Amino acid sequence: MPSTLITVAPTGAETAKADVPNLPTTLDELVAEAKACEAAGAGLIHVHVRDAEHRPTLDPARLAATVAALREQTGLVVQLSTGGSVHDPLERRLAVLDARPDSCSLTCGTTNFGDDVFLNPWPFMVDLYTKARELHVVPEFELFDLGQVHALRRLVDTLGLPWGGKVHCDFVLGVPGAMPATVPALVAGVQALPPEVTSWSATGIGRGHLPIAAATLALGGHLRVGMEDNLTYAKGRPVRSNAELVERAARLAVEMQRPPMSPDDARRLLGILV
Ligand code: KMH
Ligand code: ZN
Repeated sequence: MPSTLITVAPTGAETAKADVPNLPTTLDELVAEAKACEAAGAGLIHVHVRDAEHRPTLDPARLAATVAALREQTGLVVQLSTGGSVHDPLERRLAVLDARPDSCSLTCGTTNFGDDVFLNPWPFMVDLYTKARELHVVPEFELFDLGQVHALRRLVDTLGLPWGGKVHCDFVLGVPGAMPATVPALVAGVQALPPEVTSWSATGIGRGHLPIAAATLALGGHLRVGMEDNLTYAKGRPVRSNAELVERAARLAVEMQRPPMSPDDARRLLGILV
């Protein structure tokens, strides 16, 4: 029976701790949340780090300490965000790789992001791709828009396969200014994937979250959940913890005969040494 990789994105860079006090922003909170998510069926954690004032940061020491703590206290695949926040300069985003995570996000193009712009010019994508391969970090290609699927094709055609030999991508649907969180948009993206893609996941921001999760399972994809993407569990009911989002994803996956994948199976899926 094929299983499901559940990725948890617990924090993100957009939500303020003052607005959502249960957002895991300290290292202790992040590790506790990671352990609970692993127990609930997550295989991979997508990490954005916060500073002592709970603001997004790409501070190298904090990134390295976070990777070390998650490795020591969980079995999860550790993926650092190279997207950071829309305010982070490209050089600092490239330097994230120096913390030597198992995996990193790599967004395949510039996109409108609410009122802001999430900058990912082609030369930056190439630098990130090349540095990740040099440091043996496995990229996960983030796809916010249909054109980015074609940019992924261009990347693989131009530079060859990433470290590990697998190509895993993740659709992020529903960011204001990019692809909507609708099933037709997801299907269009999946149909455009290059043949080198070995696995894909998807997440829907906001009210499209559950339809995207159900369609993803039906289409053979993997799931991403977490408070980076969703702060509402159901209409009028805020999310209490990342673990409850993982638990719900795991229940859906089990019902669809695609039970959650262990972190070691996730490593095999992604081409990360076990
Ligand atoms: N915070 C967004 C601007 C990623 O992690 O690579 C970018 C983002 C994507 O979240
Ligand atoms: Zn992110």
